[in-house]
Amino acid sequence: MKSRRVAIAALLLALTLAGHADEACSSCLAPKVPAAEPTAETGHPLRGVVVAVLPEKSALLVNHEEIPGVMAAMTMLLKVDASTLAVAKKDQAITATLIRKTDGWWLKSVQPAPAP
Ligand SMILES: [Cu+2]
Repeated sequence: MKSRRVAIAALLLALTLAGHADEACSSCLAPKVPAAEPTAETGHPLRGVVVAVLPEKSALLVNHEEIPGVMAAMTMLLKVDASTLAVAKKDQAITATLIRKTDGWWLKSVQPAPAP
Protein backbone atom coordinates (compact mmCIF):
# COMPACT_ATOMS: atom_id res chain seq x y z
CA MET A 1 0.00 0.00 0.00
CA LYS A 2 2.74 2.40 0.96
CA SER A 3 4.82 1.66 -2.14
CA ARG A 4 1.78 2.28 -4.31
CA ARG A 5 1.32 5.70 -2.72
CA VAL A 6 4.99 6.43 -3.40
CA ALA A 7 4.51 5.31 -7.00
CA ILE A 8 1.56 7.69 -7.41
CA ALA A 9 3.56 10.53 -5.87
CA ALA A 10 6.42 9.78 -8.25
CA LEU A 11 4.01 9.77 -11.18
CA LEU A 12 2.52 13.13 -10.15
CA LEU A 13 6.02 14.54 -9.74
CA ALA A 14 6.97 13.26 -13.19
CA LEU A 15 3.85 14.85 -14.71
CA THR A 16 4.61 18.13 -12.97
CA LEU A 17 8.17 18.12 -14.24
CA ALA A 18 6.99 17.23 -17.73
CA GLY A 19 4.61 20.18 -17.64
CA HIS A 20 7.42 22.51 -16.66
CA ALA A 21 9.60 21.10 -19.42
CA ASP A 22 6.86 21.90 -21.94
CA GLU A 23 6.58 25.48 -20.71
CA ALA A 24 10.33 25.96 -20.91
CA CYS A 25 10.30 24.51 -24.41
CA SER A 26 7.55 26.75 -25.75
CA SER A 27 9.23 29.85 -24.34
CA CYS A 28 12.48 28.70 -25.96
CA LEU A 29 10.69 28.47 -29.30
CA ALA A 30 9.23 31.97 -28.98
CA PRO A 31 11.53 33.87 -26.62
CA LYS A 32 10.70 37.30 -28.01
CA VAL A 33 6.91 37.14 -27.80
CA PRO A 34 5.94 39.62 -25.09
CA ALA A 35 3.26 38.76 -22.56
CA ALA A 36 1.08 41.44 -24.16
CA GLU A 37 0.92 39.55 -27.48
CA PRO A 38 -2.60 38.11 -26.90
CA THR A 39 -3.97 41.66 -26.62
CA ALA A 40 -2.60 42.35 -30.09
CA GLU A 41 -5.06 39.70 -31.27
CA THR A 42 -8.04 41.25 -29.52
CA GLY A 43 -6.85 44.69 -30.48
CA HIS A 44 -6.03 48.05 -28.99
CA PRO A 45 -8.44 50.99 -28.85
CA LEU A 46 -7.33 53.68 -31.27
CA ARG A 47 -8.36 57.31 -31.75
CA GLY A 48 -7.28 59.28 -34.76
CA VAL A 49 -8.08 61.21 -37.90
CA VAL A 50 -8.21 59.85 -41.45
CA VAL A 51 -5.52 61.77 -43.34
CA ALA A 52 -6.18 59.99 -46.64
CA VAL A 53 -8.26 57.13 -48.05
CA LEU A 54 -6.13 54.83 -50.21
CA PRO A 55 -8.38 52.36 -52.06
CA GLU A 56 -5.46 51.02 -54.13
CA LYS A 57 -3.83 49.89 -50.89
CA SER A 58 -7.03 48.86 -49.11
CA ALA A 59 -5.83 51.16 -46.39
CA LEU A 60 -6.37 54.42 -44.59
CA LEU A 61 -3.60 56.83 -43.76
CA VAL A 62 -4.41 57.65 -40.15
CA ASN A 63 -2.93 60.18 -37.77
CA HIS A 64 -3.52 58.31 -34.51
CA GLU A 65 -3.03 59.23 -30.89
CA GLU A 66 -0.56 57.38 -28.69
CA ILE A 67 -1.52 53.77 -27.99
CA PRO A 68 0.07 53.11 -24.60
CA GLY A 69 2.45 50.16 -24.71
CA VAL A 70 1.99 49.72 -28.45
CA MET A 71 3.13 52.78 -30.35
CA ALA A 72 3.55 56.51 -30.12
CA ALA A 73 1.27 58.99 -31.85
CA MET A 74 2.01 58.97 -35.57
CA THR A 75 0.61 58.97 -39.07
CA MET A 76 0.62 55.51 -40.61
CA LEU A 77 -1.07 53.22 -43.13
CA LEU A 78 -3.67 50.94 -41.60
CA LYS A 79 -5.42 48.24 -43.61
CA VAL A 80 -9.21 48.07 -43.56
CA ASP A 81 -11.83 45.84 -45.14
CA ALA A 82 -13.73 46.92 -48.27
CA SER A 83 -16.85 48.08 -46.46
CA THR A 84 -14.83 50.31 -44.12
CA LEU A 85 -12.88 51.66 -47.07
CA ALA A 86 -16.13 52.49 -48.92
CA VAL A 87 -17.43 54.78 -46.16
CA ALA A 88 -14.13 56.24 -44.95
CA LYS A 89 -13.71 59.98 -45.41
CA LYS A 90 -10.66 62.20 -45.39
CA ASP A 91 -10.43 64.42 -42.26
CA GLN A 92 -12.93 62.18 -40.41
CA ALA A 93 -12.12 61.69 -36.73
CA ILE A 94 -12.48 58.01 -35.84
CA THR A 95 -12.29 55.51 -33.07
CA ALA A 96 -11.32 51.98 -34.02
CA THR A 97 -9.63 48.81 -32.87
CA LEU A 98 -6.02 48.33 -33.92
CA ILE A 99 -5.07 44.74 -34.66
CA ARG A 100 -1.69 43.33 -35.59
CA LYS A 101 -1.85 40.60 -38.20
CA THR A 102 0.94 38.75 -39.95
CA ASP A 103 0.53 41.05 -42.97
CA GLY A 104 0.57 44.26 -40.98
CA TRP A 105 -1.62 46.54 -38.89
CA TRP A 106 -5.37 46.53 -39.44
CA LEU A 107 -8.22 48.68 -38.21
CA LYS A 108 -11.48 47.05 -37.20
CA SER A 109 -14.75 48.50 -35.88
CA VAL A 110 -14.04 51.93 -37.35
CA GLN A 111 -16.57 54.47 -36.03
CA PRO A 112 -16.92 58.20 -36.64
CA ALA A 113 -15.93 60.20 -33.58
CA PRO A 114 -16.37 63.82 -32.56
CA ALA A 115 -13.46 65.89 -33.84
CA PRO A 116 -10.68 66.06 -31.21
CU1 LIG B 1 1.25 53.86 -35.49
